[in-house]
Amino acid sequence: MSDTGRPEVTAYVALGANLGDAARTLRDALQTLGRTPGIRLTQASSLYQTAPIDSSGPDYLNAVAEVSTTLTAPGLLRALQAIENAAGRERPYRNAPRTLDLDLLLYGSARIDSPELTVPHPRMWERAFVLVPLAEMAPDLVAADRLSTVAGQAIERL
Ligand code: A4P
Ligand code: MG
Repeated sequence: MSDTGRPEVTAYVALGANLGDAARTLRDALQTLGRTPGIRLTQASSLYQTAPIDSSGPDYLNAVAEVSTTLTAPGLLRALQAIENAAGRERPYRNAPRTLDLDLLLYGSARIDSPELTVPHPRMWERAFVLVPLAEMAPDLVAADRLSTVAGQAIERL
């Protein structure tokens, strides 16, 4: 229990960037995440260089963070969007190249399907740029057959 009275929940956040100084953006975002009230950063994966999937522009850098949070899932999403906006995120069209994308992958064992938020993230199991960093930190969450289905996607650990 925390001092807000809400129990802490373990959640996983995907980070991605393919514009500007992406490595710096991701490191800054991890730091900001850990300093946000109601969020503790408990683990961060390595950074990975990945080819764009259903997207354009330069290669992405991706990572996954594990957090312990007293925020609700919508509250955590709002905190992630505030960090994206502070990093200068613009949204000219879906899957456009981006300075910073923060997606909520898992929020405890919750299943959420609202207009603003779907958890588990509906596309996470199709993406090496999510599964490989997630498996680095939390191998029990990613079964071997999940990893083998994305084995053809280019990803390099930095
Ligand atoms: N939303 C619903 N569920 C969630 C969730 N679990 N986490 C809603 C975050 N947001 C969620 O997101 C659009 C809306 O999704 C939000 O308003 C929120 O209410 P967005 O970030 O504004 O738009 P987007 O990034 O274009 O969409 P999204 O869904 O994040 O895109 P994807 O499908 O995640 O794809 N290739 C590589 N190599 N690396 C990448 O990081 N990223 C994408 C983005 C495509 N290709 C990539 C990468
Ligand atoms: Mg997003």
